[in-house]
Amino acid sequence: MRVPLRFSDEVADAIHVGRPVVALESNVITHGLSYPENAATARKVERAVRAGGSVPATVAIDGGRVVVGMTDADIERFAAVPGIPKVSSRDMGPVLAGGGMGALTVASSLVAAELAGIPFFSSAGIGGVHRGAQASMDISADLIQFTRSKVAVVCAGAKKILDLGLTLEYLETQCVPVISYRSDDFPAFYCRSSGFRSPLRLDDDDVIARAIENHWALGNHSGFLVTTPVRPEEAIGSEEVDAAIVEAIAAAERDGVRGQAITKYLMRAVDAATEGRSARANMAVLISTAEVGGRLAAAHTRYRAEVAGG
Ligand code: PSU
Ligand code: MN
Repeated sequence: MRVPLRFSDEVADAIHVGRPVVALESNVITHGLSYPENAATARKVERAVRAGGSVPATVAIDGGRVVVGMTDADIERFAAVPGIPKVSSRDMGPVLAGGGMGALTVASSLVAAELAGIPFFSSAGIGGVHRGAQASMDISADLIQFTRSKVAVVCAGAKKILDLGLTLEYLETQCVPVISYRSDDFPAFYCRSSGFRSPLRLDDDDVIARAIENHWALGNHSGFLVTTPVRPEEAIGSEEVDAAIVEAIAAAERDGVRGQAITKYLMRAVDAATEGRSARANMAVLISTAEVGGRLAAAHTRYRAEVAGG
C-alpha cells in the first residue's frame, strides 16, 4: 500500500514544476506556543520561507492522510483545537490508522517530506540527547530519523534544555554532517551559541547546496544539518536561561515528568522563567531560521537544475 498524501494545490504545483519547497513541522503549532500566537507565528514562518525564495509546506496528519501544505484553515484548526497528539516517527502508523489529527515533530516531518519528494526541511529547534541521558536513555527520535531520511534540515540548533555536547557527539557517530552557516558555533535556539564549536563552518549558499548533493551522491541515505543562529539583536544571553533550565529540570523530577512529555514541559518552564525576553526571541528565531531555510532550498534547487542541465 501507499500512505495517502493530501497536497495543497500550491505545493503540488511547486513540486511538479521543480520550484524549491521547504517542509515545516506542525508540532510547534500545537505544542510550542499558545493560541492565538501559534497560528499567527505559523503564518509568519510560512511568509519567511517565501521571503527566502521557496514555497512553504507545513506537514501534519489529518483524517488518515499526511497533509503536505496546510491551508490557512488547517493552521487555524490545528492551532485552536486542544489535545492534538504530538506524533513522532513511530506514532505515524497508528495515528494514520485512527483517522484523527496529529501534529508532526521534526522526526515525523522528515518522513512526510521524503514521501512527498521534498528534500528540504526547516525548524528552529530540533530534539537531541537529553541531559542525564546516560541514565534515562532519553534521546529524541529526531536524531535517529536524521540517519534515515534523505532530507536536509535547516535549524537554529536546539534549546539548552538538552545536552548539546552529547547531541553533537551522537550526530558525529551517526555520520550526520553538521554545518554552521556564517557562524563558528553550534547555536542554541534563541542563544547565539551553545558553547560548542561547530564541526564545520560554510558561508556560501551554493557551496552548501553542493555539499548536500555530494553527501547524497556518496550513497548516504540520511539527513544533513545546517545551523543558523538567531540575529544578535534578538538573542538571549546564555546566563539568562542557564539558571532557569536547572530549575526546570529539578521541577520536572519533582513532578515525575518523563518521556514524551518532558520536552514541552521544560521548554514551557524556561519560557515562563525568562518571560518577555524569550517570547520575542522565540518568534524571531522561528522566522529567521525559516528565511534561511527558504534561501538554501532555493540554492539547492538551482544547483540540481544546473547538474541536470549538464
Ligand atoms: N524546540 C526545541 N527542541 C525541541 C522541539 C522544539 O528546541 O525538541 C520540539 C520539536 O517539535 C521536536 C520535538 O521535534 O520537540 C522533539 O521531541 P522529543 O524530545 O520528545 O523527541
Ligand atoms: Mn524523548
